[in-house]
Parts: sequence; structure tokens; C-alpha cells
Amino acid sequence: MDMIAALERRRPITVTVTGAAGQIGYSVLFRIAGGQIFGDDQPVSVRLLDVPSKIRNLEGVVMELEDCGYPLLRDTFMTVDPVAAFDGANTALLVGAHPRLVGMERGDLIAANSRIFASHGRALNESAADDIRIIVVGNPANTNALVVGHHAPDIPKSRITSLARLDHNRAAFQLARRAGVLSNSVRRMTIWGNHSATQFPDVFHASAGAVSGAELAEDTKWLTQHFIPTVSSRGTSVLEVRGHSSQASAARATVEQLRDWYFGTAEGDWTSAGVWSHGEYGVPEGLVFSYPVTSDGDNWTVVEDLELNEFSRDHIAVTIQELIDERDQVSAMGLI
Ligand code: NAX
Repeated sequence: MDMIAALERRRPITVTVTGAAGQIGYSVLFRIAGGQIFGDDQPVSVRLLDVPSKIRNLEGVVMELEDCGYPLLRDTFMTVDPVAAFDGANTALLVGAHPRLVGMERGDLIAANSRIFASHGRALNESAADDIRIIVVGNPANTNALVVGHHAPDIPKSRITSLARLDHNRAAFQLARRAGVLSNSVRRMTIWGNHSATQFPDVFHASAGAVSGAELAEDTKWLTQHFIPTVSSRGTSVLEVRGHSSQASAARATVEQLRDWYFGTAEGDWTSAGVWSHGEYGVPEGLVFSYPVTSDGDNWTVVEDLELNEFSRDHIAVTIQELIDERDQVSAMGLI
């Protein structure tokens, strides 16, 4: 059978993107249809969800997807109805959310967005495929993932993650630059905790080529005044300077987190992803927490038994507390 006939016969993977008319949606959709996640031999059906006021924009996105002439793009479907959007979805990228407006506190953002994720959780529960894999990108990503899990009781918690790969990539690049090597020489970088300013990018187990992260961390000025603040406040910095969210880097990170989920992490290495805690490293059970994780192509496994120094433990305690506070806020709203 020739390649074209094989492609025509292969069953497509159905991918739903919410907030598909937004900035990140615009970047990630073309990567999905272009084969960057599932490879050159895997067709995709793409389902796009946004709010009614964005339906014209969605039409424009679909026109451009068609005009790219991607052979892998089997079909597109756009809707404003979450249940229809997730119908048969094998993968869901939950990007759609209210933006953080000037003067808005994080608590206001949680209040505005957690309701969206409750409704998307219910819709996923009703209509997604049994093998659904979910990545929550819309902020506050970890707590939104928690809300999705509570509203989708039939979906195993292991299928629900939040995006931490962007923070991971930011940290890897900064470490590589410090060591004077390429970013793909970085191994065992870890982002602990929340996708927020309290996250803890941990170099103590990492290496960059022949250089160990722990060695570089001995320069405490670089660690505490450059590395940690640069990584943890990067989203805000990009927003301030560019005037838009980290569109391209978030799309690339989403693609990479999904690729690792489907194809596995490299032997001897790990990545970072927000996953449902089972109490590892003293994190309360049921928080969605970014950990060092490996993937076997199906499930994520938290890398256990890493030794944490006092500096790391103190930072991790801060990000745990923030996630507890966020959980308590959505709990007080009756959403979990
Ligand atoms: P945009 O404002 O460009 O797009 C968001 C889209 O979501 C809009 O088209 C909007 O109409 C849609 N939307 C709003 N409510 C919806 C609903 N109920 N159902 C479906 N769609 C809905 O934002 P963009 O720059 O694309 O960012 C999207 C989200 O990603 C934001 O919450 C942002 O904070 C978050 N980010 C998360 C990152 C991460 O690493 N986890 C990094 C990048 C980004 O900041």
C-alpha cells in the first residue's frame, strides 16, 4: 500500500482546542494540523471551541487551516457548545479563558475562570472518548485542572494535566545559557508547583552538558537574583513587553508536553507537568502540582525519592501553600 492510501485509511485522532480563536489557539492549531504532535503519518480531526462573539474569527482560522493544505487534516468542526466540541475527543487542549485584565487580582481571575473549567469538565465527562488526554493551559492552569477533575468524575485523574512545560523550557534555556551549552543538552530540569510566580525551578538535579546544575547554583546571586526570578516571572515580562501572552512559546510547550505524553520521555531524563498529586513529596493529595515526571507513552509517573535541600523545601512549601489557597477559593465557590 502506498503512503497516501495508508494515510487515507488511518483513523484520525480527534483534538479539541478551546479558546481556538485566541492567541495561543492560533499558534497551536497549525502545529497540530501540520503533524508536529502526532507525526507525519497520523491524520487529525480538529474541533474548535470559542464563545459566540468569536465565531467569525473561528471561521477565519478554519479557512487558513484549509489553505495550508495539510494532508493530515481530515476535517474541522467549530462550535460554541462545549459538549459538541468534546464529542469523541481523544485529546483536549483547554486554552480558552478570560484574560487577566489590568488591575485584576489573581483571585478575580480564579473566580472568573474556574466556572468556565467547571462547565468544560462536565462537557468532557459527557462526550469525550474513553482515552481522552487533557492539558489545561488557561490560567490559573493548575487550579483549573483541579476543577475539571471534580466535574469530570468518569475521567481518570491520570488523564488530566496542566501545562508546566513552558516554565520547564524557560528554565532549561536559562541554565543552558549560563553553562554555555545548547538547551537540548539540559537534563533533569524540574519545575515544582504552581504555574505562577511561586513556582520553584529546581536546578539542583539538573545538568547542562558536562556542567551540573548544583555547581552553578553555588553562585547564589545568579540563582536567586537572576535564574529563579527570570523563569518565574517570564510570563508577566513577555506580556508587558510584547503586549500579548507568550503565544508561540506556550504553543510549542503544549506540543512538547503532548508529544512526551504520547511517545514517552527520553531514557534517563524527565520533564515537568502538572499532575494530580497522590501526596508525593508531602504535597496534599488532590492538588494539581507540577512535578518531575516521566512518561511511558500512556501514563505520567512522578519521579520519587529525589533529595531536596532546605532551600528547595522552603520554596516548594510556598508554592504548595498558594495552591492550597486557590483550592480553598474554588471550594468556597462551591466548585469542588
Ligand atoms: P486570548 O485572550 O488570546 O484567547 C483566549 C480565548 O479564549 C479567546 O478567544 C476567548 O474568546 C476564549 N474563551 C473565553 N471564554 C471561553 C469559553 N468559556 N469557552 C471557550 N473559549 C473561551 O488568550 P491566549 O493568549 O490565547 O491565552 C489563553 C490562556 O492561556 C490564558 O488564560 C493565559 O493566561 C494562559 N497561558 C497559560 C500559559 C501556561 O503556561 N499555562 C502560558 C501562556 C498563557 O499565558
